[in-house]
Amino acid sequence: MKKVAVIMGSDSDWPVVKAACRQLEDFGIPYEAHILSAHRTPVQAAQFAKNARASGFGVLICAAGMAAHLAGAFAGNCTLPVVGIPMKGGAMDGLDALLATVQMPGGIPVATVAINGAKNAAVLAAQILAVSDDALAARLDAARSAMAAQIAEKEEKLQAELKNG
Ligand code: RP5
Repeated sequence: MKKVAVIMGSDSDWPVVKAACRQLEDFGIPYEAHILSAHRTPVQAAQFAKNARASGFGVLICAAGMAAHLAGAFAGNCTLPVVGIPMKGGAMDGLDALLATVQMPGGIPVATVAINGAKNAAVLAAQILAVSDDALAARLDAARSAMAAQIAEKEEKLQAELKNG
C-alpha cells in the first residue's frame, strides 16, 4: 500500500496533528510524520515534495498555522493529492490559515479540511487510497457502519430519556 506523509510546520502543531496519525493507524495505513516548514526549511520541504512519489507516498497531509503556505508549497512541487489542515491559533485564530490553505490558484489544488480537522484529513487520505484498494474500502465501509450504529444507540437512549421524563 502507498504511504501517507503527514507534514506539519512546527512541533507546536503535533498535539492536534497526531489525531491524523492515530486515524491512519486505525485504518492500517502506513505513514511517516515529519516537521518541515515552507518558511523555515523551504529547501528541505521542496525536496521532500519532489521526491514524495518516488518514495512511495500516495497522499500528502500538510498542517500549518498562520501564514500557512505549507500545503500550497507541497502541492506546487508534486502532483500527488495534498490535503491541507489549517491550524487554529495566532491573532486570527486559524481563519488566516484556513484562507491561506484553501485559496489556491487554478491548477494547484489543496483539498482543505476544517480548522484543526486532523481526523478528516486522514479519512480523506484513506478514501483517496481506497480508490484502488478494495480491502481499505471495506475498512472505510465498516467504520461508517460503526458510526451509524453509535448514532442509532444514542438516538435510542435519547428517546428512552424523553419517554421516561
Ligand atoms: C506555522 O506557524 C506552524 O505550522 C505553526 O502552526 C505556526 C506557529 O509555529 P511555532 O512558532 O509554534 O513554531 O508555520
